[in-house]
Amino acid sequence: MTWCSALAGWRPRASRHRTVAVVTDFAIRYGEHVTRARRDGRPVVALESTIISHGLPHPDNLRVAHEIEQTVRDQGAVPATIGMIGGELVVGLDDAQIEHLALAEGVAKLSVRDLAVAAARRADGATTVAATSAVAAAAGIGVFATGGLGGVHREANLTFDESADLTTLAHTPIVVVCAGVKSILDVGATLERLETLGVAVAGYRTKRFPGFFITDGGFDVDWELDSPEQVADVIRARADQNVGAGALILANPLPVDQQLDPDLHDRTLSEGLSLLARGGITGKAVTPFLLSHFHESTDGQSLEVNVRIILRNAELAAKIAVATATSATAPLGFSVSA
Ligand code: PSU
Ligand code: MN
Repeated sequence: MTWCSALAGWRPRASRHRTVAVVTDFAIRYGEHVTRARRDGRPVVALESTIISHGLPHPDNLRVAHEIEQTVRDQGAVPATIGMIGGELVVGLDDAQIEHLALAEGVAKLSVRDLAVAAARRADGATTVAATSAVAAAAGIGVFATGGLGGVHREANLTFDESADLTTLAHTPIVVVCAGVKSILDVGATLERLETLGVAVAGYRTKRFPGFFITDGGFDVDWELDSPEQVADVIRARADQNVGAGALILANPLPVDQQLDPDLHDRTLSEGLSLLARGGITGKAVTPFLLSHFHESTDGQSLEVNVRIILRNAELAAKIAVATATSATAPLGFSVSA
């Protein structure tokens, strides 16, 4: 494979508009381990950085970031944590870069709309589910693990606060392994919006949609998938049909005995929501505020649950990436096999 064709394979969007692949200051940079994985045809799992920078408290966040990557490696896949360093979008942050995003002050929370502006401003930033999915799909990575999706906030009828995660996933071909949407959101409204937006939703070994910290979010989903191979089949069917444009959300609930105690959960949530209202906290600060309220007021219990969720999702995503990459007829653009 020539240098140019390798690069074109990596950056399908760029190659469509340019006869020669040109690497500018603003091009996506690939970590060495991801470049090697690509060359060797190994499965890759995308990971986000907002959970590291804004979703988990210091210094646990750094430890967890490494544990997530190790979990992916343990399953035989390669982790590609995505974020922005000094204006450069990186697919496959190295250890020092992850440490920087975990511990530095002033790391921006980047949704898709922020990516170009943040690059031009040479910012350091953590990518949300929306931004991570978009960048991963552009890089030909088909599987992504996170904790819980963003969604429709409570009182969105007044605030219009709906995460860009939803609209981005409407046109991004990726499998997002998550524990449903965060229970701080309006779960029912979020499921309705996902339907409207054409985003597929399936439970992993369940037909109940999980509520992040809690196993059962209170709603059914139409589909259940029971193995990484079945998920790989969905990825293949989607590419073969070439009809729908949206993502597949694979909702992977915690076992009941590992969830946050539902009473503690409900109490903490209603406290958090009234603090939010009293503090006049709005917009992109809402999710980090509520998550840190949980972590501070449950004596570490919600943190433990949050970490368990992410690690379980990373493990399942890695198994799916492996199943997809080893599938003989894996379509281009979904696996990173050469
Ligand atoms: N899941 C977690 N912790 C988080 C998030 C998800 O376990 O911090 C982040 C994700 O990056 C998600 C974002 O995209 O919260 C949603 O933020 P908002 O509601 O502002 O769109
Ligand atoms: Mn929002």
